[in-house]
Amino acid sequence: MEASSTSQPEFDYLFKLLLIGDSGVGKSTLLLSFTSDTFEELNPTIGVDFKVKHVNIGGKKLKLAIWDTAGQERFRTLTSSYYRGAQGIIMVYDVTRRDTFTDLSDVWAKEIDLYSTNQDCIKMLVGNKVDKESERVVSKKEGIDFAREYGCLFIECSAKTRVNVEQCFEELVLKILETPSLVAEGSSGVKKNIFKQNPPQSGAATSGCCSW
Ligand SMILES: Nc1nc2c(ncn2[C@@H]2O[C@H](COP(=O)(O)OP(=O)(O)O)[C@@H](O)[C@H]2O)c(=O)[nH]1
Ligand SMILES: [Mg+2]
Repeated sequence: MEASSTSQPEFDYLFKLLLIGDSGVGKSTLLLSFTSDTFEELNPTIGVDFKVKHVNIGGKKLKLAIWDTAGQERFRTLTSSYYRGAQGIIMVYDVTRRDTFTDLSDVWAKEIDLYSTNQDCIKMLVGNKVDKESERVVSKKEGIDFAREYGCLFIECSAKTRVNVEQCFEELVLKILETPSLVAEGSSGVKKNIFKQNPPQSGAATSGCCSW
């Protein structure tokens, strides 16, 4: 059955969310865990990859474009285009690897400051792999303290068992919906299509992702 494309808009807002953090913390697994029930598979791109999920949150129909790295975080070479226009940033660490936690302040928070184009952009700190409780080295309290210091939301989850995965995205989006400037961008982004931005100088990292 073909739905009419003229009457009801497909969604109220389009938000760009992105995942950052060290290699191996579970970013891709988290994304799959959240989107694998009902997701639209898009062509993988060179450099970055994103998945789209339609959700109803806070009484709104939302189209979430969630960007994941294709492993280039290993070389610390995410470009500004990855961050551009994001309303939400998910900062992931592995509760069983302290280096992934300290890198959030040493590396990733600095990148956000440098590249994020939205002053009001909502950040969510995520301690992943809580299913490996016996191997935990970063306490929940440390996560809470970091989040307080950096003004982030905070949640611990397991992309493997799916504990708190939905909540992670939901809380982030609810907070975005409470932020007027981000909501405004979410609706203007729908019109001007936030994916049709000029690629950065090199172009290689993001070309090919803009055809929808
Ligand atoms: N036990 C456990 N393993 C996980 C979890 N999330 C991811 N992993 C594993 O951690 C490894 C790295 O995950 P991946 O999603 O590729 O990390 P990325 O490099 O941040 O994208 C993979 O072997 C995953 O199966 C989790 O919540 N619990
Ligand atoms: Mg990955």
